[in-house]
Amino acid sequence: ACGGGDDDAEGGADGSLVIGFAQVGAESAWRTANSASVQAAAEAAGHELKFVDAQQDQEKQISAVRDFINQQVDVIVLAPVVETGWTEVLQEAEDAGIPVVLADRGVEAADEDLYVTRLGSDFAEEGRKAGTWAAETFADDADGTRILELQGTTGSAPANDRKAGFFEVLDAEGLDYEIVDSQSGNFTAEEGKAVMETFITTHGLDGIDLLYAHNDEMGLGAIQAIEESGKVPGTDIQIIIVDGSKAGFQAGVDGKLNYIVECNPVFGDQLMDVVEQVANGDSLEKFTAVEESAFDASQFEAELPNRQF
Ligand code: GYE
Repeated sequence: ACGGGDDDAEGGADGSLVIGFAQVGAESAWRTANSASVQAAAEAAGHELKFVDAQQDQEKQISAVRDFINQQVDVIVLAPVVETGWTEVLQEAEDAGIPVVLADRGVEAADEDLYVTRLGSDFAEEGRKAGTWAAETFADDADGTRILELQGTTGSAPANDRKAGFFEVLDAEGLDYEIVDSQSGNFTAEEGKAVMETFITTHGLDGIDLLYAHNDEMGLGAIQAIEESGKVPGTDIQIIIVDGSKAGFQAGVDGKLNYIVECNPVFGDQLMDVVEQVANGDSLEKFTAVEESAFDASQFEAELPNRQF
């Protein structure tokens, strides 16, 4: 942004902007890569980025947004930790005339008028990809498919939509399945492992067919718990993860998991384009999806060197 003057809210005369970014936290490799991508892109574009790591705490994110409003930044970028509870602070931003762009996660539909646009993944589609693979893989499972689910942060858009998309396809395909247990591991390896240990204590692993983990970290934590219980992840129990970090793909190459749904965090450059258009007052689509794929065991080895995080 420009140096002196009292026109910070207008950005610099050279088109540089002051951007406030209220990030979720640093809970996963995905998140770390996303923060790095946004920071590098802002720098390359010559914008000033005020970055706040909210440590997965909505209260911290709300006060970060309020600080950005007080500082009269040009554009606020918010990656909302959960979908609900944003109406008041988003209204405050609107009243202050500061546009809000959602990056990555979304908010509930009722608040749709209070942000300009969202750039991020189609989480329901990610869930459907996982569900399509599971429905095909277990189509001939005569005694019913018994499923454990490790959900992401309770109330977050990716947890809600990855769950919904997955079971939508299993139901549509008519798979005979049972959800043996489904709990949140908050998108972290530590909590994923702890919840999996509880699953193992409560249900055992005999007769469990599939673990669906909403991200890599929880899947990798669960793999440790499964190994410590003396079972073989990827063989005794099939595993799906979402994200596709290097560590996730390595576990796939090692045969410890069976399907990876990609979620792409490297959208910093695209985000800067969106922010510039918003600052310009251009009209934008309400949602732009980043491009993503999915990989089965036959593809893990070839894809591993391509992973960026
Ligand atoms: O999948 C997970 C992270 O919101 C898409 O958040 C993101 C998710 C990602 O903690 O690893």
